[in-house]
Amino acid sequence: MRLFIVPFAPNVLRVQIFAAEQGVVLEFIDISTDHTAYHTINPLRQVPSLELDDKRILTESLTICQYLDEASGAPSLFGNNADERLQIAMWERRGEAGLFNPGVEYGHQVHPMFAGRMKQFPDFAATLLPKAEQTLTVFADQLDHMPYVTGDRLTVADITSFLGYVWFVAYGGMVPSTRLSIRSWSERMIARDSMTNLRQLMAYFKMPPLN
Ligand SMILES: N[C@@H](CCC(=O)N[C@@H](CS)C(=O)NCC(=O)O)C(=O)O
Repeated sequence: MRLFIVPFAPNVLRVQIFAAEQGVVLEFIDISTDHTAYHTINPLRQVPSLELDDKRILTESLTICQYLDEASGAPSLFGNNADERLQIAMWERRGEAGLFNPGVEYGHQVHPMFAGRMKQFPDFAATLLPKAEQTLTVFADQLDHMPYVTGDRLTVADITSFLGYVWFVAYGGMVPSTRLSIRSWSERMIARDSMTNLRQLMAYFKMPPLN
């Protein structure tokens, strides 16, 4: 299977981490230098897109993760029974709405790397912070009682939420949390084999340690 990517793009990282966690090997097609024909793969021109072996195309990072989850045959990172599935879906949505999407948007509005591509509104970016801080506190409270967001093992909820937190710190919207639970979670997340690309990204942004 081939994954069309722009290296280090947030939704790409999410799928790369997920695939590595589930032991799925993908071929990566980097479209950052030549994306002239990419609209034939994804009319929205967004990455990632997954091309299946039979040439069908799947887009939307979370949908791609769901496909890889089933294809892997490994224990599901979306939950192995109804109760797990509900808990993981709830925390994934909280992480996506409260950390991942606003973290990415924050960067779009403030970081110099996007300045030439869009009109930026730093005042708008600042409005994203209170809700994100509140969300991180809710995650910290949850992580006071368990090593990962929904229990003893990593799930898609951890991947989405942790990436959101990392983006906020990378773009300077948040400083590393002083909460022990967030620091311990960060240490566990960063140490995982699946996080190679994320560790490179954190070095690129010269991020302060999160643990
Ligand atoms: N809902 C999509 C969002 C994909 C997305 O926004 N990708 C970004 C990179 S992380 C992108 O391609 N941005 C360029 C654009 O929107 O034109 C998903 O989850 O995959």
